[in-house]
Amino acid sequence: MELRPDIVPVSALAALGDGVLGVVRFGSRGIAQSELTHHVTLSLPLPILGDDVAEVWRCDGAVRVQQDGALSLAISDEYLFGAIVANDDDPAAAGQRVYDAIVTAARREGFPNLLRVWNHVRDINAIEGELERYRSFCRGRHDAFASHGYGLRADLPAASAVGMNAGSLATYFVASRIAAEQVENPRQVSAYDYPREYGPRSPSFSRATVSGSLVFISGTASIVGHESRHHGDVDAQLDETIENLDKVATVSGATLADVIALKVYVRDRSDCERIAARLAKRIAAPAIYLEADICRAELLLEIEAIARRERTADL
Ligand code: 3EB
Repeated sequence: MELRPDIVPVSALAALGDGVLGVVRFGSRGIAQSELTHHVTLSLPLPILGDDVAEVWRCDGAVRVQQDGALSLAISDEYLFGAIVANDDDPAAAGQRVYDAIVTAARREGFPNLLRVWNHVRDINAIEGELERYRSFCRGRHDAFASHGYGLRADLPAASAVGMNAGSLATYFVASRIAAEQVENPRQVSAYDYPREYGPRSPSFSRATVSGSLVFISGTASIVGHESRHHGDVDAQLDETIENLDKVATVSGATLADVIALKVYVRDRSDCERIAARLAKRIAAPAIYLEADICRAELLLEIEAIARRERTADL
């Protein structure tokens, strides 16, 4: 009955069949978004560095698609998948518009629990009007969640926020009918509690969400407490990131051996092979490698993961 995330070769997409909520592709020139007759597709403008693969979100039962303004939705019995693109120059305006649309639609369709959200902000580290575009995006996202009465300790989805090479903001998400559990990382200050030095509004995401047997681990980087560690040292940043992934997995009732899919964002493509070789020794799971700017200029990589754990009663 569960959602089944998968990484598939682009050459296999033509033969996907039914039971697909969404397909996310990479390496396009611009952003392309649509609800085809059977599922939602999103093509994102950031280079894919390894094999040419796509993300496929499968589920059981019938899927219907629906367009709601800028938001493309795919709806099954238990899950909602959506994609939305905003072209506002100001990332705060884009963030507010996108999150307002997502929360409104998710509640209206009966899937009020956001499990996982992916955000791509063009020129994410550029400073515009004295504020980094990432921090501006965080302001809009925060204000939208606040306006909908979101609780920072219970309602926030797992997320990632990285760059892309065109457009302004592109966001896609998975939501469920059934509530998820929000998980934080004891090695890190919760992002929603980051001190003011990181921006006027804190980043609104959880370190992980657990929904049934699925664990969605947010984009994770070389941050301990609230500080970036190992400036300029890609191996040490990777090792610290793996420590964080390990801790979040453990708190979520899983281990790194339970990881079924990875996505690795690499700031400088010349680091990719080195990262892939070192990571493969620690986590054996299919991975998507993308060249993307990370939301702090000193971070050289960010890794997100999905794990499948035994169902237990304690989370
Ligand atoms: C961090 O831990 C690194 O703003 O949605 C990771 C995951 C990061 C999600 C977001 C940001 C976000 O703060 C950056």
